[in-house]
Amino acid sequence: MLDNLYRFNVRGDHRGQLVALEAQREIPFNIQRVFYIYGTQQDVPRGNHSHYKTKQFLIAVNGHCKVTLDDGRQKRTFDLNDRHVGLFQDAMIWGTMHDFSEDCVLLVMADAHYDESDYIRDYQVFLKQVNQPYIHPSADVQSTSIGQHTRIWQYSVVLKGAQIGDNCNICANTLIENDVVIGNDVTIKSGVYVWDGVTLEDQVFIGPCVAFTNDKTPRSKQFPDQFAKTLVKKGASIGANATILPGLTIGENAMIGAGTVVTKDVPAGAIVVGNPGVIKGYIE
Ligand code: T46
Repeated sequence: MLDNLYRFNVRGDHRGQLVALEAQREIPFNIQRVFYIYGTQQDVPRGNHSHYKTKQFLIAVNGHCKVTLDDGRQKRTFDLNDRHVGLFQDAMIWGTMHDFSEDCVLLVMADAHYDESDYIRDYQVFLKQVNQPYIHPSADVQSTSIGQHTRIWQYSVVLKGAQIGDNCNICANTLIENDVVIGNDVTIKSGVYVWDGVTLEDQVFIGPCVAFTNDKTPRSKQFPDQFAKTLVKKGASIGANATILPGLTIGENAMIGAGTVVTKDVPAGAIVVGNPGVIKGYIE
């Protein structure tokens, strides 16, 4: 995301050099505005903001300066010291221009007219915006406990009490009930229903249509005092269509094969396949 340097062709002859920049060719958008900055003090940074929508393209056409871009997760500093190289700054990227040489002329092209309301000048506001989870408009997410960068896709339902960590991917058509705790970096593929009593630790992978259960003797309209607890420990993976019977623990990094019916606790690192599931080996 931050690796956005563009090198231009130079047309040179005995008269000197010419660099041509065209919208949608050398410049990756339609240019609506051009401005340039010069006479900046070396120890005075500029910028220190991001834009909600505006994209920019920066070239030090004379002298040199540095530009630090920050997407909220990582920062990268670019030396703009070559007039044949431009730097693309996308929307929602925090940009700071600094270490200007006395003779620096920084040319900036933008894809929008100047609009102060498009600026985010408070870094904390920027961080909150870029790190917020993505929830597809068709998803019904009632929980407010959804971590940064987590994505929840089409037609998923997340009930109010569920807790979901950072950077998870909850694919389309999933249901997550109330008494559910999901750690960080968890992937849940489509068609999975995560019932009350299920805990998924960090980095767990749940394949498509995995069936969790939480009641050993289900009867319609008869509820147990408490639903059985299922714990899937850190880094474990459960293959497509596997069924996990109630009240089990699946150990760290275990690998459950597709279609397996898991009827017993699974030790850490075990590879379990079949119906009923049996241990076929251990992950090295
Ligand atoms: C950026 C860096 C490199 C306008 O009226 N029209 C404009 O098109 C621009 C860019 C600015 N202005 C006004 C707004 C302020 O009253 O000029 C004044 C200085 O702008 P600002 O404080 O935003 O300047 P910088 O150097 O901090 O930032 C500017 C651009 O705003 C920014 O997008 O990337 O140059």
